[in-house]
Amino acid sequence: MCAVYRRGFRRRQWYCLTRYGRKPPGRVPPIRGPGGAAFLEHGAAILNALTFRYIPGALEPAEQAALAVEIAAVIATAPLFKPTMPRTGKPFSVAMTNCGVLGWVSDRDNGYRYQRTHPETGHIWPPMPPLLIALWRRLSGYPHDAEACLINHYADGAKMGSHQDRDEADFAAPVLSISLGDEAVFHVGGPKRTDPKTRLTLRSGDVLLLQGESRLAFHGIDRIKAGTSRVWPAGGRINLTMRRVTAPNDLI
Ligand code: MD3
Ligand code: FE
Repeated sequence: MCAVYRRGFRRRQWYCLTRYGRKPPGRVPPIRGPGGAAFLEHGAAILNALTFRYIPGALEPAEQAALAVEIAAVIATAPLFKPTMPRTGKPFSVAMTNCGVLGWVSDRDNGYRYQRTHPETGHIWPPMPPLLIALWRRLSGYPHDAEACLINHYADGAKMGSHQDRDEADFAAPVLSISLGDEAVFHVGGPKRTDPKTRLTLRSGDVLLLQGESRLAFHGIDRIKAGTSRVWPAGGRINLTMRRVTAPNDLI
């Protein structure tokens, strides 16, 4: 068996990550087109109640390239900015922007929040591009469209400390994360900061789907492996996290 085939086989598996470590649950079919929903059900059956879904190689190179074009257009309209920490005002090493009706921002005076406008231009965020809308519908398993997509840009040396994502009103909705560009060492623990962590390398085209208990797990990015991808001509890594922010009103 050649190395390339072995790698392809390994990368088409679903993994379950729990605070007890990484368990390969066995082989399942790759995600493709309208079969995506069936794949999620299949994965859910195999993984039972497991709420952390790691889908390596979910986006093929051509899809990654097309998505990169859409994201570059968003950044051209809504430039990357460096958020600052609440209270201390220390700048993040990760640069950010957003698309969708709401975007995540942070600064010294007003802290972490979602808002409708870019903090520097004052303009509303660009709309969610078509490929992102389609990916959410294909992969999230959630019946309402995403409201926010946070675009995190990591240059070599950027990292994100361990944190929980709890600025959304609706924890019932999943968070969908898409990696594009250089590889990153990602860690995830449990609902307490002190819970043991598992590390994994996120590569371009990998997707994570977080829901249920894993939605409130501590997680972060330890480091970027510079020069491991050619998706961005200037190098670096972009992570897209798509979310519901407000609870959908099901009463109407
Ligand atoms: C696990 N971003 O924007 S994405 C973030 O690669 C964030 O830029 C990282 O953490 C990045 O908040 C990680 C994967 C991710 C996103 C949300 C999660 C993993 C998660 C929520 C709960 C548990
Ligand atoms: Fe996060």
